[in-house]
Amino acid sequence: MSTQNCILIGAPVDSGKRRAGCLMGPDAYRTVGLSKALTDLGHQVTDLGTVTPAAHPPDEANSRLFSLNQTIGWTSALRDAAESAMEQGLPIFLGGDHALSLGSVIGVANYAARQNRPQFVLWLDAHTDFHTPQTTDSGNLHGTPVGYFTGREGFDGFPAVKNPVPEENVCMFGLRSVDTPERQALEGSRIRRHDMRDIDENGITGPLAAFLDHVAAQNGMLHVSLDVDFLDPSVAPAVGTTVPGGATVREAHLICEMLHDSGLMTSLDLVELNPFLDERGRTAHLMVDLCASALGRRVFDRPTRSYQ
Ligand code: HAR
Ligand code: MN
Ligand code: MN
Ligand code: MN
Repeated sequence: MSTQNCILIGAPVDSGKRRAGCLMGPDAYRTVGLSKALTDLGHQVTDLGTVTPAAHPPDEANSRLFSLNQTIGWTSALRDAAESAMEQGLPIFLGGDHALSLGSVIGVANYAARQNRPQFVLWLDAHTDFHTPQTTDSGNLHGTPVGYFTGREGFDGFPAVKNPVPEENVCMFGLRSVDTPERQALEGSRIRRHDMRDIDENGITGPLAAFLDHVAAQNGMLHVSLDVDFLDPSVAPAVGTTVPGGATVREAHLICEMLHDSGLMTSLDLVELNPFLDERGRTAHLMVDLCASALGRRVFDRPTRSYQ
């Protein structure tokens, strides 16, 4: 991948679940030195500062869906930020909880549609986040972005999804916590899903290369959404929804290194970091190191595989 213009977008979304703290995520990434990590790799970095949610009515306390109106406000603001940042370079959304991907993904998909290119999504997460506001038991909307951007029904009050991402263009890695309604809906869908057992048995390289070949063959744009809880909590404790048995540091780096080799990644979310739960910034630091791998940091140069 050549030199990129990396567009940092602070997205301190904290409305997607009840435990507060993800709003500190953008500051943590900046403090750990994300900009310098990217400029050291030869990239240009433009920090657009921090997005704020579009105007929205106040949320009622104790409603079934937590902070629905605020999440709708974030979705339209981040959609617009994503769509316009795509014109300038490679947007990196500094979350913020995973509700930010309601907006980031529909925004980049609108841009892809304008380019007449298909949008693909690589979802790195313990969870599938395939609920709708109707099926979620927790009422936490960070569990719904994949349902939303693939065009599931039930998102009343949210911006219309003009360019839903086709299910067969979504590929998930790291899954190990899936609710029954999500499982049922996924089983009837064409979403590619690799749970942790699949990674144990087959590793990362084969399944990921197959997906990247598919993206390249379609001349697709590729959005990557990296949830901290994709990683095992022993190495990434700073997240509210830890699930044991997650990816190792090397498995995560390997994915990012392959993404860089492929030259296919066009946008990136870093989500669910809760700095309040971190240990001396180690999770923030790991997320920045992964981001650097995805943008070309390596130990030694090597001949790269070409995708398609
Ligand atoms: N499936 C559960 C729910 O809907 C947990 C969702 C947790 N989501 C995230 N992001 N932490 O993946 O409540
Ligand atoms: Mn998630
Ligand atoms: Mn998750
Ligand atoms: Mn380091």
